[in-house]
Amino acid sequence: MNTDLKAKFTGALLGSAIGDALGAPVEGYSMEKVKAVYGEGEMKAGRYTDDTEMMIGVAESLIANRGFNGADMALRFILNYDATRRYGPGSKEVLGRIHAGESWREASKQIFGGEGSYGNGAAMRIAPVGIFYCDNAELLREIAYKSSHITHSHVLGKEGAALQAYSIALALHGHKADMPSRLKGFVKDVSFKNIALAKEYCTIGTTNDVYKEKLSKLEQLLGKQTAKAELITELGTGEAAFDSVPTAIYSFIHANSFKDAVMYAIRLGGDTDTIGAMTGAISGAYYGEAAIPGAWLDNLEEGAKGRSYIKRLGAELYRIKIQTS
Ligand code: F2R
Ligand code: MG
Ligand code: MG
Repeated sequence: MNTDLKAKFTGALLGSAIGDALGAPVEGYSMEKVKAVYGEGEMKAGRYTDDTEMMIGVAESLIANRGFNGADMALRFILNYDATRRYGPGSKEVLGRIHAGESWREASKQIFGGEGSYGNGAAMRIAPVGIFYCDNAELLREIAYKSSHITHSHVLGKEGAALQAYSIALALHGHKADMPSRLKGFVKDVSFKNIALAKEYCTIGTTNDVYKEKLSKLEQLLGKQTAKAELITELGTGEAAFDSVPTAIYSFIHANSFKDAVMYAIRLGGDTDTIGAMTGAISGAYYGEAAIPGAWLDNLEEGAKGRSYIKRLGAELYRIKIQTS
């Protein structure tokens, strides 16, 4: 642990919020429509959405409990909930069920016909897990799965969150070009070593081929000149975790700065706030807080749980991490 790492902790959380706020005004837009809104990439409203509100809940809970506590994390999601931040329908229903008295362990299993959600809502909020468990891949996977379970019980939603968390951890440790090969190793690990964990926490069985295939495709696309249209077709820009987590990883590896990575991700269109948030979290963990354009940070909303608060959460996670390492 060193002081540079502190800037990576704060960079990951602020990067996630910045990507979310940048993508928010164009969420659901096509690539062509985004182009008409974003010229050079100036921050618009600077207001974050559900992605950041839930990421704040994850960080607050890890700090208060010095680790994972499911009941507490679920409560924080509910206390922080602000419908104007535009939640996904599945997450909204699950949080409503828990608020009404259902167990946080059971509520997420009731939606989508009992399949649970494979949306990207667990991956979009996972940055605090990626930084806090950056030096223990198995524990990172376990906490990613457990924190996802509060709203996302489908294995593909959980695995997407674990993949995003591990990407953040790898970026924190300075991995970029070798990230795809390391991620492929990580996904393989899940399938074979942690099948018991997957069975305990997932509504349906393990099926990680989707991510293995996407990571192979990602490597192929990085190895050649790839047009945005092809990337969108091959990796996706949708709300499913498997249609957005690999796209965020690609955006980080393809670009050479925090700004270029986040703007590349948002210019793809689709689930822009979420792919922006996930790209921003990986990029912030790699480049550190100082690499985030000052104008973007200045325009990120302030207030009770705004940019200063998010930075403090990153610094506090770092402080607890070095105390307990
Ligand atoms: N909700 C939004 N954006 C749209 C806001 C429009 C709204 N009308 C407004 O303007 O106010 N963004 C946020 O939602 C995404 C994260 O979603 P999350 O939390 O994963 O939700 P959900 O509903 O669980 O999953 C998302 C969609 O994925 C599909 N899906 C998931 N599991 C499925 C399954 N088992 N079977 C079939 N489909 C499944 C569904 O279409 C879900 O609705 C982020 O973009 C965040 O920014
Ligand atoms: Mg959102
Ligand atoms: Mg979104």
